[in-house]
Amino acid sequence: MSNENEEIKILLMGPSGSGKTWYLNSFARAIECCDEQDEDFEYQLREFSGDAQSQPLFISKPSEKYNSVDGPNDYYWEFERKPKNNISRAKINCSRYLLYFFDYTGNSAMQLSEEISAIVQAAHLVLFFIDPTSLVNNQTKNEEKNQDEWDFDFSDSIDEKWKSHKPCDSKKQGPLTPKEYTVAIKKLFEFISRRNLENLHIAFIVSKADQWLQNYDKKIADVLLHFLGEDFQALLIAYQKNLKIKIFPNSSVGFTDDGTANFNSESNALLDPNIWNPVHSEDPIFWALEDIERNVLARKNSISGWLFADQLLRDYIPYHRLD
Ligand SMILES: Nc1nc2c(ncn2[C@@H]2O[C@H](COP(=O)(O)OP(=O)(O)O)[C@@H](O)[C@H]2O)c(=O)[nH]1
Ligand SMILES: [Mg+2]
Repeated sequence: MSNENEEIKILLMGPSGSGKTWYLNSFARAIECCDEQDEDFEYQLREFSGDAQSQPLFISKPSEKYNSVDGPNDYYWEFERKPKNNISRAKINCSRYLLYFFDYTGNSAMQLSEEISAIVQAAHLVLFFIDPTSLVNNQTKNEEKNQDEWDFDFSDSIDEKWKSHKPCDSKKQGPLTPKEYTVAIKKLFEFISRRNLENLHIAFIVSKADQWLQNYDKKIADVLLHFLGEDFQALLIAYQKNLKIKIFPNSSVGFTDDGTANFNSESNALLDPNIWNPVHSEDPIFWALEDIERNVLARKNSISGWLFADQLLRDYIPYHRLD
């Protein structure tokens, strides 16, 4: 491995069953599609094993390997975007990375345990999975619980509430209520703000879009408001000014030609493995990488004596997005 590889740490957060592991599979597939579609760049993804001869991780169908249920799992992938023609490497700044994914299982992936807090602190990107298809409504859960226990407010006592928050117990598996999502996200935002982690990118991945996207022609922020409610929206608005937050609808399985989900829920597999086109699986990671690369160029630009950096920033070529 060359020393020029920069390590990018990516934490996957979200309740069990929200689509984290499938997303990783679909990202590998999306990179393969980018490589096919982009005329100016080659894209490579390799499993990093410490030796020079790691195998390309182009997968044309979902891999069993990334469907293991015992966790936590770490994946170490080398990623490269390489100019094909005469495009100067300087224009894209760094384009070789070690992507280090932390994929936790169970609802421990929702908690800011000591271990996960440490990863958040070191991370460049948090992928937070929200699965609208498995939301249970607040009311249904409230019926089983004392109303007070679930009531969400923005008071300081939220930490106490979190501690006694049984449904997010690491052994308990999804699904969550909108309130539970909101509580978890608020915890995360507070932690990030308190630690001044303003360079951390937070991507909300609203998963399984093949199941709901057709029903909403609204902006994704409105869709999320619809699913998670006003408390979540207020939270987002409050933190959007100071944190790097973006919302991405995502489908790891994509659609078939007739516009239905390319997914067989009985076999838990693609309906047609030959037409696997994930939706927006490259987007959140490319969003973070672009921002990181632009920031490096901007920093060079501000250092006097680094000629042409301003021009390079203007000439910066964003990553390809899938059709
Ligand atoms: N329809 C649909 N189902 C999905 C998608 N992603 C994952 N699933 C299903 O959701 C379930 C949980 O996915 P998984 O990736 O294992 O979730 P994790 O526990 O967060 O890692 C599995 O049964 C998947 O088949 C998607 O994009 N669309
Ligand atoms: Mg998983």
